[in-house]
Amino acid sequence: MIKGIIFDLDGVIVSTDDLHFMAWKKIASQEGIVFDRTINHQLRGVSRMESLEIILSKSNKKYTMDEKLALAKIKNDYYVTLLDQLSQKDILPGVTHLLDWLKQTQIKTAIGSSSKNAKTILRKIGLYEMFDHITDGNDILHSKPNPEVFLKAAHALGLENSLCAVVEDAEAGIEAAKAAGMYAFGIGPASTYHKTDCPLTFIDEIKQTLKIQM
Ligand code: B16
Ligand code: MG
Repeated sequence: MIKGIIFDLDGVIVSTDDLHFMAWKKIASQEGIVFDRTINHQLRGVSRMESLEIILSKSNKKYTMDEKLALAKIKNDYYVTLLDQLSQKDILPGVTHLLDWLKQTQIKTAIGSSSKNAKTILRKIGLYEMFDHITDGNDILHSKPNPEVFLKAAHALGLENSLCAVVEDAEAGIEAAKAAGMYAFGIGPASTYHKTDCPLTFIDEIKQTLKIQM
């Protein structure tokens, strides 16, 4: 019986892929490092510093921790200016309808995101008030595939882990959901991942799975 749904943010509720790409591209160009959309794809659900490590691994230069922190700050400052353009029109298809339906059925909802900008993003798209709880990159020490973000979200909802389902677009997020002992819905790239319990082509399909248990 699923009593709570924990949503990943980027790639599930809203797509900020292009904005992350533009901001990381600026850093890569500045450092003379090859960076394309295939490498960007590997950064889904991965924390900011781990994303930077993946990008810098393509360089021969050895970066000090101070240099890495400075690059991560430049990336984030630019990314935050790009977030300014987000609005309700960037909510991914079917999301608002599903959230309304979950409210009616009294299934609890939370955000479980690796992003430290999650609350800013939710305010920009007008969904900040829609979730019972928000756990994000500011609340955790270990990012996905570590289950910490989902365990904390379930705890905040007051639910046993096994009563929660996760909706994810990243393989790292599916790994985290399964490590947390939760049911895993996978959308986008995660829909073909072998550990995904229920692949989705459209987020609204979650309703069918939940109706079966009612
Ligand atoms: P920030 P999610 C993740 O969000 C993104 O998918 C990932 O690309 C990003 O590096 C990470 O947040 C950290 O974001 O730099 O804003 O703290 O998919 O877990 O909602
Ligand atoms: Mg994601």
